[in-house]
Order: sequence, then structure tokens, then C-alpha cells
Amino acid sequence: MDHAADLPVILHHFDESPFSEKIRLVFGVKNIAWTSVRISRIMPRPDLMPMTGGYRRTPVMQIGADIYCDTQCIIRELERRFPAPTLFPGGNAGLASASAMWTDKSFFQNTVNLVFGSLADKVPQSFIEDREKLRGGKFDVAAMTAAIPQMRDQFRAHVGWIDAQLAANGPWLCGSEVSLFDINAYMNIWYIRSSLPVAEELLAEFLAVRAWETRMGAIGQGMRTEMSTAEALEIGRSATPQTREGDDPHDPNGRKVGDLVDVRPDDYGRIAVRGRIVALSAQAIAIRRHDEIAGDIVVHFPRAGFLVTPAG
Ligand SMILES: N[C@@H](CCC(=O)N[C@@H](CS)C(=O)NCC(=O)O)C(=O)O
Repeated sequence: MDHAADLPVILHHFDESPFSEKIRLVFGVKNIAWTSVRISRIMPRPDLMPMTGGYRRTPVMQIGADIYCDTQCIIRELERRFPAPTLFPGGNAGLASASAMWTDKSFFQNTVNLVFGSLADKVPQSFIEDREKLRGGKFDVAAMTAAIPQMRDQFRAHVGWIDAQLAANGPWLCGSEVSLFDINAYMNIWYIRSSLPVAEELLAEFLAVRAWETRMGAIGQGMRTEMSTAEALEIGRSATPQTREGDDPHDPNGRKVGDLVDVRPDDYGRIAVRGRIVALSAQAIAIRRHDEIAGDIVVHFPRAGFLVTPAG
């Protein structure tokens, strides 16, 4: 299985994952045929880790022996491979992409605290322990519960921005067509709706958002089929990475193809993935690694929100 055209677009995800919902919506907007590999909500993930080299956040996209980590990176690759319809109508690529630094960070942290603070003693101990390892600190559900009034205030402020934009300049956040801006902004609303009955009350006053939610819900997921984690690993093992080498003449640190580096997220789950640079740009870095189980793999990361350090 080495012809790029034969390789399925695989998403390693779990159904409750809000970041995965972003990618499922991209599949819907572009009407892509994709393969769903459901991974467990908590570690271990023994068929996936050999391919990511230890990166443990969700989702991860796999195309053969190329592994795309983080929704920023996955979305860029999907836009490159499936350009129509674009996620950036009206040339809004900069604004729509940058919006992730709001939706995935402060808005998401606010929403997560609201969700887990409200679920309180329904959160399984195994999940708490897993996320404490991921964060390298306490996953303090009691503190989140105590902070619910503040979290509601803040959630309301974030949703208010979306509502104001849609009311003045809808029906989508960039105007007349759906864009990545909508998908990023919708993630937290989808998450709260799918986790908490109180969402109805929290969103009641936002009429433009509610109408937009119906439009977002109608986008669907594209064409989805299921595959096991073991089958996906076998595809990765028997494929050859397709990424071409490419230096970045403007790299501010003089990094070059072939350099050995560690790449890790700068917020949490800071597990380093080590490999040799294959391709480099302002927005993406691809590194090649050899794994005893998965074979030769190229792992792709975004640059914003990630740390690249020399290794060895
Ligand atoms: N910046 C990442 C964030 C992904 C993220 O935090 N995902 C959550 C699940 S929705 C996660 O990884 N949780 C821990 C895990 O699944 O191990 C992205 O855009 O993909």
C-alpha cells in the first residue's frame, strides 16, 4: 500500500473530543471520505504511540506513514489536499487561522472548567489521574466546581463576541460562507451542548448563535467508515512517508533539513518527539523518525504553540 492515492485519510479520535469535532466538521464542509479510528479517552494507546512518537493529544490524522499532530496542522493539510470548497472564503485565512489561539486556549480552558466543574463527582477517577499526568499538575474538580459562577460569566463574554459578529455580519463569522472561523468558534459551544443540560440556559439569550448552531449542525461529517487501531498501525508500518524535503531560507534559528530536534507542545502534554527535520516553514515542521513497531514515520506539527529545540 504505497500509492498516495490509495491511502485513506485516517482520524484517530474519540467521539466526545471537541478538538476532534473541528476536524469532523472540516470533513463535512469538504465532503471528504475518511476513516475513523476510535482511540481510548485515556492512555495507554499502544497502537497509536509508535506512530506519533509519544505525542498524546487528540486528534491525530494519519495518511500512510505521515502523521499530523494538532488540529492546526491537520486542517492545513486537509486544505492543501482538498482545496474545494475552501475553509478560507473571501481570503480570510489569516484571521480564521489565528482565531484558534482564542478558541483553543482561553475560551477552551474556560469551557473545560465549566464542563468538569459541573460534572463534579461524575468524573471518573481514572480520567482524573490520566489528565493529571497530562497536565503535570492537579486536575482539581472541586476547585472547578467552586469556580462555576466565574466560568459562567466568562463563557457568556466569549459567546457574546460570536453572537455580536453573527448578528451584525452573518450568517457566518466571515460573512456569506462558512469558514474555519466558524469551526473554531463552534467547538466550545458544541462541547458544552454535548456535555451539559444547562447549556440550554447558558445559550438562551444568544439568538444569532442559536440560529448559527442549527446551520453548523447541518454540516455533517462527510463520509465516515470505521477501522481498528491495529489496522491503522499496519497501514503506517507498510507505507512510506510521502513528505518531500524542504528547507526554509528564512528560518530565524538557521535550522536545516537533517537537524535532530525535539518538538513538544508549549502548554500541556509536553512530551518531546525526537526526529530529523524533513521540512520546515513558518507554519509547520515535519520530522522523520524510525520506530521499532511503526517503521519509518514522518510526524508533522504546527509552529505556533510548539517548542522546537536541538537534540542530541
Ligand atoms: N492543540 C491541540 C489540543 C488537543 C487537545 O487538547 N485535545 C484533548 C482532547 S479533546 C486532549 O488531547 N486530551 C488528552 C488526550 O486525549 O490524551 C489541537 O489543536 O489538536
